[in-house]
Amino acid sequence: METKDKLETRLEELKEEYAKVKDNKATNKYVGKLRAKIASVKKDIVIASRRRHEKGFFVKKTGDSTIVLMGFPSTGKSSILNDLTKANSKTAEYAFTTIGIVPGTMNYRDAHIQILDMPGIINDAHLGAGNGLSVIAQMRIADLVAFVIDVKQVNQIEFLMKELNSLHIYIKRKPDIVVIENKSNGINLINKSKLRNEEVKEIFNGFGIYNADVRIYDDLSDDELIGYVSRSSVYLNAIIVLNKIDLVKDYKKELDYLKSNFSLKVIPVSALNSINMEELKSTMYNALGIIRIYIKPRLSDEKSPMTLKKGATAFSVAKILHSEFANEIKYAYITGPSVKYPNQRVGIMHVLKDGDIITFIKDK
Ligand SMILES: Nc1nc2c(ncn2[C@@H]2O[C@H](COP(=O)(O)OP(=O)(O)OP(=O)(O)O)[C@@H](O)[C@H]2O)c(=O)[nH]1
Ligand SMILES: [Mg+2]
Repeated sequence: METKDKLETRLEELKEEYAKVKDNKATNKYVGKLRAKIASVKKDIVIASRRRHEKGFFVKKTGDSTIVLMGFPSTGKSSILNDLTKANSKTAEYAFTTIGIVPGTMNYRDAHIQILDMPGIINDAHLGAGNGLSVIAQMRIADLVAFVIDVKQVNQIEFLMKELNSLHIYIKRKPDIVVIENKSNGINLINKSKLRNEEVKEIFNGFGIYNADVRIYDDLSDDELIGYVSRSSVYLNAIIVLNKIDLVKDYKKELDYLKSNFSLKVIPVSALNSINMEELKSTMYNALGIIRIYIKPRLSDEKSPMTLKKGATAFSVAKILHSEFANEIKYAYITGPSVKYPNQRVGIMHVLKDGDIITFIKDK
């Protein structure tokens, strides 16, 4: 693969070409191809920057889940990390105090949650400004993004979203799309999005897909569809941390703006004065959708409880305990929120809830 610098030059060239031809109807096919090319170069840049292993930019995922703190310089990300974990990330008034990624662990309700403090993001980070590419590339491993916003500059959130989107990272539910490739008959389309059918076909053709049943059930942008087809899109859940509330009399206007423009949970805090930090912890925990499952009788070497992701079944618990054991399980008894009465018998695909106590019954 080409080096990151070369790729970036190529991206710029493609974008210039795109700007020249995009409104010309006669070159429609060509425009579709260009868009597909742009997407694929963007994806290569992300991969290349991940591979470069810039010092301090690559952190291994540990613990039950990973939360990434994303925000402009000096919004208080490091102060928040230090408050939530035992980490000691440098904080200061000047911008770009944090230059690498600093990890910490937040222990909360039996879960070990990794929190990553990032360098500040600035406009055009996706083009490499302020090492932004490496920072954003790392976000792909996140289970949750916590946007850290300065209460005095709430519109920062719009820039952050834009930076993420330009690298095909989206803060929303994954769009409902089904693609089944065929040998012939072209692109058969069911299209519930606002994209024109021609546009959708062009994008698929741009990636060398000429025969397929394509069903698009959600609305999405052309860029997002490119990300989907090139498999470079990532969909993440997020919360907004409105920091430095100690500096303002009230923040009703800011809350209203955030709540009406983004359907994300907002937690006002002051990292400096430790205001609302417990609420921030519980919001993070709930947004991650972690559930705790207790096993009865307790195994000698087991940490109790086990922490899993929402949607886990009795089978997934058995599999973590032992993959062979999982195949021998016939059913289980459960006491807790996922059942109607204590010791209810359930099948192995039963979906568990936080606080369930489970007893496995082996196949004889
Ligand atoms: N008044 C006030 N100041 C805060 C608060 N949180 C952080 N600060 C101050 O804001 C400055 C920046 O804080 P940092 O935690 O270093 O911010 P950062 O987002 O990590 O900054 P970079 O690493 O440069 O991106 C420091 O002087 C902090 O003491 C807060 O809740 N209220
Ligand atoms: Mg910092």
